[in-house]
Order: sequence, then structure tokens, then C-alpha cells
Amino acid sequence: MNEKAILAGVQLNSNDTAFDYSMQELHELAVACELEPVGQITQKLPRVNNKYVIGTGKIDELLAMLTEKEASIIIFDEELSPMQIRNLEEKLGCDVVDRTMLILDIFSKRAKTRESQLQVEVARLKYMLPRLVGSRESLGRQGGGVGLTNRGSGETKLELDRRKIEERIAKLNKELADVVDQRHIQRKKRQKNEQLIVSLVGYTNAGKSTIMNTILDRSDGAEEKQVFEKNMLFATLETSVRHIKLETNKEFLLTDTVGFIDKLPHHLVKAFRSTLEEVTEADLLVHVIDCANPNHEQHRQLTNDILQQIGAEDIPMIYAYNKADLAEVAFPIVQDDTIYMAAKQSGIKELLQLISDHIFQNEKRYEMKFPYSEGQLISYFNEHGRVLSEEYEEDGIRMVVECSEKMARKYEKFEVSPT
Ligand SMILES: Nc1nc2c(ncn2[C@@H]2O[C@H](COP(=O)(O)OP(=O)(O)OP(=O)(O)O)[C@@H](O)[C@H]2O)c(=O)[nH]1
Ligand SMILES: [Mg+2]
Repeated sequence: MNEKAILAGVQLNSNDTAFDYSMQELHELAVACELEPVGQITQKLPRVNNKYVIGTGKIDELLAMLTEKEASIIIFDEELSPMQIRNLEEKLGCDVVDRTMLILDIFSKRAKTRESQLQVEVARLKYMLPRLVGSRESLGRQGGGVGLTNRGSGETKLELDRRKIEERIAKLNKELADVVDQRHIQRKKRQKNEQLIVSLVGYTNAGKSTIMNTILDRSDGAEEKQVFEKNMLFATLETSVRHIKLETNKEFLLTDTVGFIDKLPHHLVKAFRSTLEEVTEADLLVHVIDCANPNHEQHRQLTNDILQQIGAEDIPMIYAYNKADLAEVAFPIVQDDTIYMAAKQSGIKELLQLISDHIFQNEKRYEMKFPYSEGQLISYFNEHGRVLSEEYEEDGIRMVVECSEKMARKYEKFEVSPT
């Protein structure tokens, strides 16, 4: 049976819908952590109470609710200071956690690749570090309290003093650097192939992985290539890359990325920056938005802010307003660089057309001549550029191909100068 939890939040100056939505999201985060939210306490305040976050009157209400609902944990929507956690736990006699801890917990449970595991571990330790202040007792509680996975292991964490944690962070960072190097090598290989890269980006649960899978279905449909999609926050934690070949024989690489969320712990933003690096190398971004979500405009802005932070703001972008079937919007409709669609019903064909219009717009026809000794290049062009015609001549093959400028530039020396 899942542990029962009560959600708590302070409404500062945000409007009602944004606040309600944030609490709703906290609910979903709690469920994703295998907790069962059984009640909620909110309060409008001009600013957060330093000592107890909420006012003392509300604390009494919380105490009553704890007993009535038999809950054993309280989750605050705002990031709590070490002091606040200690004060609240003393006063309420139960575990107190915040949104950041939930997110760290979800990430640590779902991280699959060595890289993301290392990233999450570093983020957790960094979050823990400033919380190792105060009495020995609180040190143990705090250490154990970071992330729900480790709850109860306070005893062992007690021995980890500040320096040891710092050493561990340094060690993990070193290992992380090696893993990232490895990935860079992989990526270089891809670049060598001059492949065009399209990245799906956007808020968590918008439908990025679903769009990827639907495109894969149309491409060659191999089951094992499908990525994980689910109606839960942070279904995807790793970037996956898939090769897409269109009916027109044109090709590109499609990457699915980790979704963004409001109030993402900044240690995690930093930790995931390297995963998101791939995004900065894309030739085109497809920004997926759940248009049935009442807060989609905020999600759009937040995603654009993060894209700017990671240096991806100059990459051309198209907007895919997904889940139009759940909103009162007609679909599929394409307006300039925006498409309204429903990944599970229709619009994928139109989306692919829009993607093609962007990434293949630089494609031109080139006439090339390859000596017979360049057999590999000949098959390379057959696979990757589209060969419109070929003529076998004495000293080589003369081909008219349609390919990107990027690719043509690389094989410039084989180009037949127009006479
Ligand atoms: N009704 C409807 N549901 C959709 C549509 N597209 C995706 N979904 C559902 O939305 C949920 C989330 O989809 P995902 O593809 O996992 O979302 P994501 O953007 O990859 O999410 P993260 O990996 O968490 O960032 C799933 O339950 C999908 O079945 C759509 O067009 N209409
Ligand atoms: Mg996903």
C-alpha cells in the first residue's frame, strides 16, 4: 500500500489557474513517487513564512488533517530551506519533503543509462550539501531525507560528512566526463555522416515520445525501435536517437528528449545540460505543446527559456500543438511554422511535410563524377543522397544527385563544374 501524503502550497502572487495547476502537477509528481495524496492545504500569503512556510493557524489545520487522513508525509510545492524542514518536522512529527525531492526521486528511480544515473546522483548530492548544517540529529534526517528512495537510511548517511560528499561529487563528475566523452565520439560519427538532426523538445507529457513512435511506424515500424511513452510526468529521461527514412527516400535523425517542468530543480537543469547538448546540434527543433493543457502558454515560454539557457535559441523551430483532439481545435491544420495535430489520430503526415520543408530546403541538384575506385562513395550517395541519374563513363560514374549543401560541400572535389 502506498504511503499517504498531504500536499501543501503557498499562493504568493500567481493567478489562481497557475497556482491550481502547480498543485495539480505536485499531485502527479507525488503519484509518480508512489505516494497517495489524500488531502491538500493551501494558503494565500504576501510572502512565505520564514519559520514554517505557512502561518501557524494553518499548521494546526495540517495537524488535524494528518490525524484524520492517517497521512505520514507532507509535501510542499515550494523548495524548503533546511531550517524550514527541521521546524516543520518538529512541529508536525512527520516527514516533510518538497517538490525538488520528488523530482530528484523520480529521476533517480527512472534513470537507466549510466550517464543519467550519474547526473541524478550528482544533483542529489549537491542538493543535500547545503542541507548538512545544524545539529547532528538534523544532519542525519536531512541526509536520509533527500529523495524518498533513501528515506530511513539516515543512519548510514550520518557518517557521510561534508567533505566525503564533496569528494564523491568530484569522483562522479569525473566518471560523468568520461561517459560524456564517449557520447561525443558517437555524435562525431553521426556528424561525419552529415546527417540532418531534428529534435523533439517540450514540456513533460506533451506527447514527444508518442510523435516519435508514430513517425517510426511510418518509417519502418521496427518494434524494438519504439521509445517509452506514458501518461506520467518524466516518462522520458534519456535522449534517444532514431534514423528516419521518408517515403521520398530522404533521411534524417530524430531525437526524443527529456521533458521540461516548471520549478525544475536548478541542479537538475545543470545536470541534464549535457543530455540536452544534443539539442544544440539539431538542424531543426520541433517544439511539442499539449494544447489541451490550460497552462500550455506558460509551458511554451518556459521551454523557450530553457532552450535559450542551453544556447539553442538560434535553431529554427516549428511548433506542434499536439492533443488537439482533447482541445476545441480543428486539426490537422498547418499555419506557417505551426501545426495543430493529434499524434494518435492525424497530422503526422503534415508534420513530416513541415519538417521536410525546413530541413531539405537547402537541397539542390549537383552533378558529380566519382572514379570507379571510390566505390564506397558511390554507394554512400545511393543511400543518402538521391540519385536522379547515373551514367557509366570510362573513368568513372557521372551522377546527378539531390542532396544537402552540407553534404555537397564535403564532396566538392567530385563535383563536375558546370560548363
Ligand atoms: N488524446 C491524446 N493523447 C495523446 C496525444 N499524444 C500523446 N498523448 C498521450 O499523452 C501521454 C504522454 O505522451 P508522451 O509521448 O509520453 O509524452 P512526452 O512528451 O514524451 O512526455 P515526457 O517523456 O514525460 O517528457 C501519453 O499517455 C500519450 O498516449 C494526442 O494527440 N491525443
Ligand atoms: Mg517522452
